[in-house]
Amino acid sequence: MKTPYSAIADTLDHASGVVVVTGAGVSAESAIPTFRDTMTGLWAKFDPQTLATPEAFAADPETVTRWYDHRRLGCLAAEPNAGHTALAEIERRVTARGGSFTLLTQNVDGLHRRAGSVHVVELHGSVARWRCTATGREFEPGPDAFKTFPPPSPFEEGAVLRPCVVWFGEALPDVALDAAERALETCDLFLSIGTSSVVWPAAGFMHAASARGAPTVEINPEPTGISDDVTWSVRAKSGEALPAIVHLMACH
Ligand code: BV8
Repeated sequence: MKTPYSAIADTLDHASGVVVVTGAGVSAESAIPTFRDTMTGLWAKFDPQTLATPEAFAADPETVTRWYDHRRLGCLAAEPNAGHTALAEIERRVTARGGSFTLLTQNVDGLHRRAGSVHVVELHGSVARWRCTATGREFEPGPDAFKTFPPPSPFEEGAVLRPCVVWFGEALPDVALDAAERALETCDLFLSIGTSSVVWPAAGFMHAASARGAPTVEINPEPTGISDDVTWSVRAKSGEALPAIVHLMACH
């Protein structure tokens, strides 16, 4: 079946408000395991959904902070892939002709910004940033693993550090939700890329865009719960589909 790449590229060339939601699948080609596949090796016996909660951190701060430091180092060692780079190029072309572009990412790996994306909203925070559980003060630890777990806070005697990610049951940052709401209000093209679309509120954004009459795109090698509802459902890896779409866009 012919892929709708040229129709998507043409819509991107004329859209005035592009909104993109990405999930862990966009970083799969950077050798960062997707959220549901992340539990391999020593983490195989854990369920990410259970570990990514304040309850797990309260019950076993050593295991939770060890897991997040393991992922932090994996993200620091990873490189953006062709999908990240293509999204940064799409943003450049859309904004160069006066359009608006908002990248709402569920990913905590920082790769979109490292690939050159500018209008990035980190819905679920960042694993590169950690904060003191007593004072809330944040900082970016260096490139080496923490030495002890849970890592002691440098800001308050006796306090420990946690990653600045949004756990299940925690509210997304207001600034992120406000940015998502504002972008969706003027959205006339929505793309969902590399996400299983099961985590809320991000999973609801496609429906919000579609309710406004915006055409919607999904790029994912597997079908998801939204595949039957989008305008164009592209069964492909983001690292392949996105460069192909950029190639068909008008040059700017
Ligand atoms: C909240 C950070 C309220 C940590 C994560 C309705 C409304 C609001 C909340 C809820 C609701 N219903 C249920 C909830 C509760 C919950 C929720 O959604 N539960 C689900 C499981 C039902 N939501 C919350 O708790 C949210 N909080 O709304 O709070 C509130 C309000 C006020 C006061 C208090 C509370 C918080 C959600 C954020 C949780 N944190 N991450 C961390 O990363 O460790 S979510 C976690 O899942 C990751 O961030 C991940 O990004 C995200 C989503 O997963 P995906 O990115 O989609 O990854 P996944 O592995 O699932 O899928 C990968 C996909 O890629 C696959 O489809 C695969 O086919 C595809 N793929 C693979 N290779 C490629 C590819 N695609 C393209 N190219 C490839 N090469």
